[in-house]
Amino acid sequence: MKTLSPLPRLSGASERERTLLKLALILVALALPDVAPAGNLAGRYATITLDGSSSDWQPSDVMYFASEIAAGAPLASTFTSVSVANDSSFVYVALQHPAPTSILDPWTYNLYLDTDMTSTTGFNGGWMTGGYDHLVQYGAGGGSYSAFSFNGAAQSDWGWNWLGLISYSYSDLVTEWAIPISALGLTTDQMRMEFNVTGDGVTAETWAYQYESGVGTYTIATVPEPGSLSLLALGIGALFMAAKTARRCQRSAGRH
Ligand SMILES: [Ca+2]
Repeated sequence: MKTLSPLPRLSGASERERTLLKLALILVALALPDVAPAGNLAGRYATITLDGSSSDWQPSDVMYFASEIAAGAPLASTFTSVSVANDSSFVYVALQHPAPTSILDPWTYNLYLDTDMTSTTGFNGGWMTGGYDHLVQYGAGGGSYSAFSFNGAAQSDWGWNWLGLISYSYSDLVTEWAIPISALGLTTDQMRMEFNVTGDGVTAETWAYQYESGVGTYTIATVPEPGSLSLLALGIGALFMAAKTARRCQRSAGRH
């Protein structure tokens, strides 16, 4: 089987030229940022049914893959993928777990949201510097499924104002949330999403992402445009109306 060479045009080049080019390619690779944003995701417009099933999610909805998640312990507390989608009213999140879990488990899932894409506003605790203006918490033995806004006097203060409840569903291996967009205070169509699992029962925290530089930005999907067929139909309709109007004008002009 023929393998594709990345340097097909260089088959005639000298050994020295090829070595120099390889060296240049290595230097270019080294110059790239060491931590590329892992989870940047342009959202898909979809209304997700909260049924603890991944059936209405698509592979392209994944924001953080297993390789981008600093997995924690116990196994039921962590997740192997995070998917996000939205419609006009909700941001939907799905967590895929490697072991059965439920809202009644003791730990807490935290979703920190930088909803103004500005690090100098919102919570910056510990090593976190992203400026998280909103927080979603879920779990804690079934006691928590809420959205909060940051109200700390200083960015390092743990201070949050309760905004409202989120909807959720879970089965053994899938947890789904519906977070009201109205509770997020988005200033643009983008927000940075940092996931963490902590609290009772957790022996190692889960992070997605584990470095601020890798925290993904989610871009809210807008209402889909009408399909090309209906646009075509609208276009034909407009032409028909224009032709009718023109004929009518001609007729009335002829009467004068
Ligand atoms: Ca912020």
